[in-house]
Amino acid sequence: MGYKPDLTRDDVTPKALYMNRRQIMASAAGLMAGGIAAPALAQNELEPNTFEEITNYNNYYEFGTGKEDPAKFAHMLTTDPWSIEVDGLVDRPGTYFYADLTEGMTTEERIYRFRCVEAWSMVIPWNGFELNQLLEKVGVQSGAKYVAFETAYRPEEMPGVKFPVVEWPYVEGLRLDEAMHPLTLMATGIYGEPMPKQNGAPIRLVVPWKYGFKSIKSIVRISLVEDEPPTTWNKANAREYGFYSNVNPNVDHPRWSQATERVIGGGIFAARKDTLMFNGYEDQVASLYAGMDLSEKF
Ligand SMILES: Nc1nc2c(c(=O)[nH]1)N[C@H]1C(S)=C(S)[C@@H](COP(=O)(O)O)O[C@H]1N2
Ligand SMILES: [Mo]
Repeated sequence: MGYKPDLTRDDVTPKALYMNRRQIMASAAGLMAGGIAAPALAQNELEPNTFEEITNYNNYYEFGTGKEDPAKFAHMLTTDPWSIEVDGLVDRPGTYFYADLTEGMTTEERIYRFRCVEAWSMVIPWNGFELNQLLEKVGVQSGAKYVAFETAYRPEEMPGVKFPVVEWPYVEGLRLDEAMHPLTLMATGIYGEPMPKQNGAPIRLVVPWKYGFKSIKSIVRISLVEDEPPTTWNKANAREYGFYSNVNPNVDHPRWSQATERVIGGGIFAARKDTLMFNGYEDQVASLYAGMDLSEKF
């Protein structure tokens, strides 16, 4: 198995032990099925944070800007029923109920590094399916070059949206090739359980080689568009947050270094750790950005 020593913790919970056994089985199954190397590698080398850590230290500004606000207030969000508007350059646009849109998707567990732009990180075992499956289901038309996402905006259920910290609703976007990449997940759960509300129930994006804010929560709209769509943090501060937001230790945030990260939940082993290019997914995604100046397209 060979865990990275810098991820080893003294507070391994029974749940984490159970996970480790499942990881061994998952990667063995992946090898037998000739599965893609990327997730199998990640699962072999990463030890996930505990469920408690993952669900009590969150960013979800619709419920407040404190790291503990989402755990306190996200229960107010009604996530059943849930529907997602799919529009723009697609063959089958419409309002899809969550169950209809996710029906037939190959759900699996993916253990990914997660790196927030605030220079902290976790390892999270997501359940979900590749976004490319959903895009195939709705039929992407040839003129589409980007995918735009939008979070629910519900003032009566989201106590944080009365503060204009960012413009609501929260929006994000990916280039179509980034959206089609097999590492890009529509996550529907954590640790094999349905997505906790503070983590973006019932369905949120996960793009492991980008800073956390690209992974938009509680999605209600997916639009296939021709032009680069607006994104919340770029609208809030274009100098600090670009469209791409790839994890890059060589390009600092204007106000702080991105070279290292603080591992959440490390206990007495909580050393800072070097941030990896593309958050460690360089082999899988670097080709998407060939020829681009990443200090300019940050
Ligand atoms: N709708 C919405 N999505 C969001 C955010 C948010 O405030 N609102 N915060 C982002 C940021 S900055 C991070 S770091 C991650 C945090 O995800 P987690 O709480 O599941 O770890 O969610 C991202 N998605
Ligand atoms: Mo973040």
